[in-house]
Amino acid sequence: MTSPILLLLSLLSCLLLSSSSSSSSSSSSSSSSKQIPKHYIVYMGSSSNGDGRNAPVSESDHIKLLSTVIPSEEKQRISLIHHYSHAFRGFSAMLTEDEASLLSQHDGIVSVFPDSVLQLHTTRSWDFLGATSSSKFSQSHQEVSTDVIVGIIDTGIWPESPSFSDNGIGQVPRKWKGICMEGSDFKKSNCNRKLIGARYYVQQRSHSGNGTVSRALSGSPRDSIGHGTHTASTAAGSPVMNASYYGLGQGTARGGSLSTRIAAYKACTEDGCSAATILKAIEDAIKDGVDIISISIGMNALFQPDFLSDPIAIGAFHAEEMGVMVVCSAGNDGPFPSTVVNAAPWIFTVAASTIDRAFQSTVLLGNGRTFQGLAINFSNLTRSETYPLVFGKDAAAKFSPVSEARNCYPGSLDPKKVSGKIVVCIDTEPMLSKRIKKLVVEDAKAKGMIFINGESKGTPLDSGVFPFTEVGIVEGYKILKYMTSNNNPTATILPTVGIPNFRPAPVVAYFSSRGPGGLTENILKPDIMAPGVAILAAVTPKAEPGTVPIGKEPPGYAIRSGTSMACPHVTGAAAFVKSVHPGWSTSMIKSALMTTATVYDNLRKPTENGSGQSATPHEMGAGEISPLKALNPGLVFKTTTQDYLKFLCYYGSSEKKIQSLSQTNFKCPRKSSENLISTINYPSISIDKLDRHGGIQTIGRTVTNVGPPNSTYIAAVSAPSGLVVKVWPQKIAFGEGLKEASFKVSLYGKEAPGGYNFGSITWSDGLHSVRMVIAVNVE
Ligand SMILES: *[C@@H]1O[C@H](CO)[C@@H](O)[C@H](O)[C@H]1NC(C)=O
Ligand SMILES: *[C@@H]1O[C@H](CO)[C@@H](O)[C@H](O)[C@H]1NC(C)=O
Ligand SMILES: *[C@@H]1O[C@H](CO)[C@@H](O)[C@H](O)[C@H]1NC(C)=O
Ligand SMILES: *[C@@H]1O[C@H](CO)[C@@H](O)[C@H](O)[C@H]1NC(C)=O
Ligand SMILES: *[C@@H]1O[C@H](CO)[C@@H](O)[C@H](O)[C@H]1NC(C)=O
Ligand SMILES: CC(=O)N[C@H]1CO[C@H](CO)[C@@H](O)[C@@H]1O
Repeated sequence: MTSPILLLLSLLSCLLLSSSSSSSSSSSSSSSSKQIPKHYIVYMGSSSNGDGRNAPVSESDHIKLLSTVIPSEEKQRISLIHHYSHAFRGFSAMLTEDEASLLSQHDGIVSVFPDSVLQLHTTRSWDFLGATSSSKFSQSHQEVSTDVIVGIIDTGIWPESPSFSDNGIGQVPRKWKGICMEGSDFKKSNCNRKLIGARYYVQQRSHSGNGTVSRALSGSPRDSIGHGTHTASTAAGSPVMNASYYGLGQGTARGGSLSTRIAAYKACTEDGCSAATILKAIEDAIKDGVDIISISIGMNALFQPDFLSDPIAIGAFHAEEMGVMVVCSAGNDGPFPSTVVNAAPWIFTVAASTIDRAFQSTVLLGNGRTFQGLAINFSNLTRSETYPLVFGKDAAAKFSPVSEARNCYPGSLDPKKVSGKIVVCIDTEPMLSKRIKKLVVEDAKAKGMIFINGESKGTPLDSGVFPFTEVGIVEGYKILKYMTSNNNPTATILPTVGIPNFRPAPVVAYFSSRGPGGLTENILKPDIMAPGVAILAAVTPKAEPGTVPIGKEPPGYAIRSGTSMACPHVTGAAAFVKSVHPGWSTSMIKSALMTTATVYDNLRKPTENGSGQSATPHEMGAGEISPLKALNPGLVFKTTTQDYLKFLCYYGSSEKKIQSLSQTNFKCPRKSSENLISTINYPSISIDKLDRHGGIQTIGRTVTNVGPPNSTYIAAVSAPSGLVVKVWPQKIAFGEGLKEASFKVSLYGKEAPGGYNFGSITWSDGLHSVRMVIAVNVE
C-alpha cells in the first residue's frame, strides 16, 4: 500500500535517531583541537597461532602503539578497554577522530572504527520442523557426538529455568576450556552439564560525554531481560513437558538437540550491545571451544559498514577460519528489500517464518457477529457482556487532529469519551508501534482495544491482561460499518486461544528482513528461514506490572517473535547435524541445511510471503529448514577460507588488508571484479547483473558426495520462462575414486523478464534431492 512512503518515513526517523551521534563527530572535527575521545575498535587481523610466524601481539605492544598517537599529557587514555589476541588481534581504546585516522594508516592495521550499539533482533516449533519427539530422534539417528557446544551471545541466561536442567546428560566435554564466571547473583554452581559456561563483560559507554564513564553489565551473567534465555533454550534447551504461557501454546518446550551444551556470553543490556563487547565475546567463545556461535543481534540495515569494519563479520570470519560456525539473525526491517544484515558469506543468515500455530482472540459484536483477531491476551471479558464501542476519531481530545485520534496517537484521545469502552484504532500512519497505541488506549481507561491493521503482519502482540485484538482490513471495514449503522454499537474481546495445525504455514514473517544484500548482490541472502513468530521458550520469570493475570505467577516461558527467535532454531539444527556428523566442516553443515530446505507449506503449496504471493529466495533464502533431511543431504558444497579471501578481493578490499586479516601472503587473483563473487563455491547462486545483450554467462560449482559412494545424480533445472539455464554435465556418476565433481551453469537472458528472476537446480539420485537456488537480475 503505502510502502515506499513508509520506507521513506522510517529512513527519516532512523536518520533523526542517529543524527545526535554523527553531528557530534562532525562538529568536533571542525575544531580539531577539541575532539572528544570516543571508543574505537582497532582491528589487526588474524592472530595466526598456527605456524607462529607472527607471535600474538601483547598488551604492551598495543600500549606502545597507542602512545605514538595519543599526546603524553592525556596519558590516562593510553590504556586498552578490550584486548583481542586469541582468534584475531586488536584492541579497543578511547581515541579522537584524528588519532583513529592516524592509526588506520599504520601497517598491519586492517581497520579502525568507532564502537557502535547493535540491537537485539527482538515447543512446538521443533515438532513443526519435522524433528518429532526427541526419543524418536535418537532411535532413528544415533547421535555420534554428545559434545556439541553452542555459544549464545545475548543478554545472559536464567540458569534456574528447567530448560537448562542437565538430567540425563553426560560429563562436560573434555574440549571445553571456558569458565562459569561468578557474579553478584550468579554462582559457579549455577552452571551444570547442560549450561556448561557463562561469562559477562564490563561495557564501556561510548556515548558518554568525555567517555570516562563505564558501566558494568550488572556484574553477572544472569539475564534480566529474557532474550538470551529465550534464544538459548530455543537452540539447545532440555525438554520441558507441559510448558506454556499461562496455558497458551502448551506442549513440550525444547531445543533442537538433547545433548547439545550451552555457553552463555552476556554482551547486551536493554540498550543494546556494544560492538567491542560482541567482538570480545566471539573471541572468548572461540577460545572456550564452542562449535557454533548464535548471534541474534545486528546493525541497523541503513548503516551497514563494510565487511572489514563490521564487528560481527570480523569475529565470524575468524570463527569460521577456526572451524566454528556463526549463525545470525537477518534483522526485523522487512518487508522492504535490501534490509538483510549479517550478510557476509561466512555467516549463516536466518530469516523468520510463522509456524502452524496461531493465537486468535475473537471480537464479538453486539449484533452477534464474530471476527477472528490475532493477539495474545488474557482478557477477563466473557461472551455474556458487551461494552460500548467507539472509534478513536470520535473520541478525540480537544485540539487533537482527527488523523491522530483514529490512529490512537499519544495524547489524542479524550479519556472521558473512551473510559469503559472498547476503542477501535487504525494504522494508517504507523509511525508508532501497536504496543504504544495499546498503552495509550489502556491509559485512557478503556475496556479494550480493536486494532485494524492495514497489512496483515501476522505477529501477535502480547498485550498482557489488557483485552486487545488485531484484525485485518476486511474485518475492520465490517466492524466500522456496524458501528456507523448502529446507534449503540457494542462488542467484547474474548481470551486468546491457540489454534493448532494452522494453515498455511510456514509463511515468511512480515518483519523478516529481505534480500538482496546491501553490500553485494552476488551472494544470495538471507540463506535460510526458520520459525520466528510466536515462539514459546524459556524466559526470566519476572514480569512487568500489568502483564500478569490476577492470581497467577509469572511463568518461566513466553511467546516472542523476531528473527532473533529464528536464528537459534538454525543453531540448534546445525548442532543436531554436527552431533550426527562430527567430522563435517561448518560449510558442509550449512550446505546440508540449505539444499534440503523446503519451499512448500503444509498445504503442499509454494511457501507464501505474507501477502498471498509465492515467497522468493530474497525473502526465505533456500527455504524453511528441515533438520532431519539435512542429516542426509547426498551432496554438499564446500566453501573454504580461501574462497572467502577471494570474495574479499572481488569485493574490492585491498590485498594488503586481506594479507593482514589472514596473516598469510595470499595473492588476489589477477582478475578481481565484483561479478566474480558469483563464482565462489556457495550453495546458492546470485548474479546481480545479467546483461540481456551480453551473451551467455557461465559459472562453476563443485559438489562433494557425502552419501552412498556409487551414486549417479541427474540435474533438473527450474527457471522462469525466458531465462535459459543449462547445466553441464547433466549427469554425474560418483564412484570409489570420485567423491568430488564440478559442473557448470550457463545463463542466457535475452528473452527473460527484466529484474530478478528466481529458479533452482536440483541434483537427484532417486534418494536425495540437492536443491540449489538461483537469483538472477536481468538488465
Ligand atoms: C568527565 O566525566 C567525569 C565523570 O562524569 C566528570 O567528573 C568530569 O568533569 C568530566 N570531564 C570533562 C572534561 O567533561
Ligand atoms: C499441565 O499444566 C496445566 C496448567 O498449566 C495443568 O492444569 C495440568 O495438570 C498439567 N498437566 C500435567 C500432565 O502436568
Ligand atoms: C509478496 O510478494 C509480492 C510479489 O513479489 C510483493 O508485491 C509483496 O509486497 C510481498 N509481500 C510482502 C509482505 O513482502
Ligand atoms: C478485569 O480485570 C480488571 C483488572 O485487570 C478489572 O478492573 C475488571 O473489573 C475485570 N473485569 C471483569 C469483567 O471481571
Ligand atoms: C561400487 O561399484 C564398484 C564397481 O562397480 C564395486 O566394486 C563396489 O563394490 C561398489 N561399492 C559399493 C559401496 O556399492
Ligand atoms: C488469565 C487468562 O484468562 N488466561 C486465559 C488465556 O487464554 C487461555 C486459552 O484460551 C485460557 O485457558 C486462560 O484461562
